[in-house]
Amino acid sequence: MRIFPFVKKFSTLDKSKFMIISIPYEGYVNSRLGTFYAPKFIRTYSECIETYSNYFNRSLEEVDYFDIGDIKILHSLNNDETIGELYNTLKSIVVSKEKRYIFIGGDHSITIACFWALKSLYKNLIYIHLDAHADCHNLYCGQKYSHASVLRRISEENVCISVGVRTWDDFEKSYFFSRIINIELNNLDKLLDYVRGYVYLSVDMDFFDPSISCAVSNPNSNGATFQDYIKILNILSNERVVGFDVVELNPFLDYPSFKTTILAAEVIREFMLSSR
Ligand SMILES: [Mn+2]
Repeated sequence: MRIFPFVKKFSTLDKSKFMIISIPYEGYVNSRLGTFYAPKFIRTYSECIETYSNYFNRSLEEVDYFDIGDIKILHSLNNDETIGELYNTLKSIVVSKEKRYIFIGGDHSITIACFWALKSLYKNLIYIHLDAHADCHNLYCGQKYSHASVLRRISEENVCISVGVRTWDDFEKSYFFSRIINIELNNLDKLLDYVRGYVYLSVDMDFFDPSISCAVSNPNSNGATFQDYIKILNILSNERVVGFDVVELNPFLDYPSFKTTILAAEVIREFMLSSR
């Protein structure tokens, strides 16, 4: 197993504040296959970035974390069964309120299992969705637990806040605006009005503008800057974010610069350093 190599000092499971868990899973419906390989590439290319954050004036050398590597996925199952199995597996791993859990996908469907596993620890967990897409399909290609239904499934029973969504199908739009708190990129301070208690933060890499994050399955123009992301972390920067994921990176679309892959590593670094 490859661990996150950009930190030279590794902690023990007991001492660690963060547990990193990678989930190399890609549901069989996606426009361009490749998110399965994202955890491997993010770990490899994390060697290209530094340990220090200029935004939070801290170094990863100060942070205790433990990387448990890849979750084993049973690919013999269909998508909905796999997400169910993943949830069962994660529930046995996500057991401590002393830790923050970082999940590396995979496609966005993994978030459903990750969120619900953490929900078993935190009753009133709020979900924050950073994404270009509304992900509000009820069924997508017959699947209940799909990358296109993440926000729909979680919002059926939980408070959900979406930031930066800019594309949807007609029938998603009415559901989205009836059930989801929508924050636009030019009004990020509005987040402060809604965030209470414990939070799960999901970062779909297509949240960012394709000019800095093009290696995703479904890129959309007019997305977020890295500075927008830092601003969101600043707004959330306390003990509240107990679960976090990065999903939808497709490293096969990232050749030769691998700049989206490197951005994904930076996204994880800044989250770790923003969290006090
Ligand atoms: Mn998306």
